[in-house]
Amino acid sequence: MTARRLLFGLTWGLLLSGSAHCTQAGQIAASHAWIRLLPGDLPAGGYVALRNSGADGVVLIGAHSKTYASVMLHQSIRDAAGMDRMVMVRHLAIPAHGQVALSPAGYHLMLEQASSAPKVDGTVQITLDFADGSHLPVAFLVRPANATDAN
Ligand SMILES: [Cu+2]
Repeated sequence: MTARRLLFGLTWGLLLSGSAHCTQAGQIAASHAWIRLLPGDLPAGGYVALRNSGADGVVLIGAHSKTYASVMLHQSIRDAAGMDRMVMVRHLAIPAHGQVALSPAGYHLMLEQASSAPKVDGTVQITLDFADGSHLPVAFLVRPANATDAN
């Protein structure tokens, strides 16, 4: 092995070993992850609490899932005319040592085009995508249409 190749290998090894703690996904702990299943072809909502234990801000840019062909990051808002509607969210910042909740009245994942019908009390795997290209797989508990965020 040449010296250059050895150096390359060492550098690469250091990069890999450091990455687990340096990525945005590595700073995030997800809890209370659940999906509200709605009847028929109605979109399901995905909710989760995200805590950032790191000293740097983290930015959630979306999510993807094998179970749902379409996963969108949305925010429910009440506009100036008093109408409730949803807007697309491209960047959701989770501040250093802070947390952000995706919950029924606010930010949520909009889940559509299920490849197979999720079952109540089962879990669906959804991977959260962060701005630095890192990913966090999270198991979401499937709950019925009348479920609320409190239980
Ligand atoms: Cu939505």
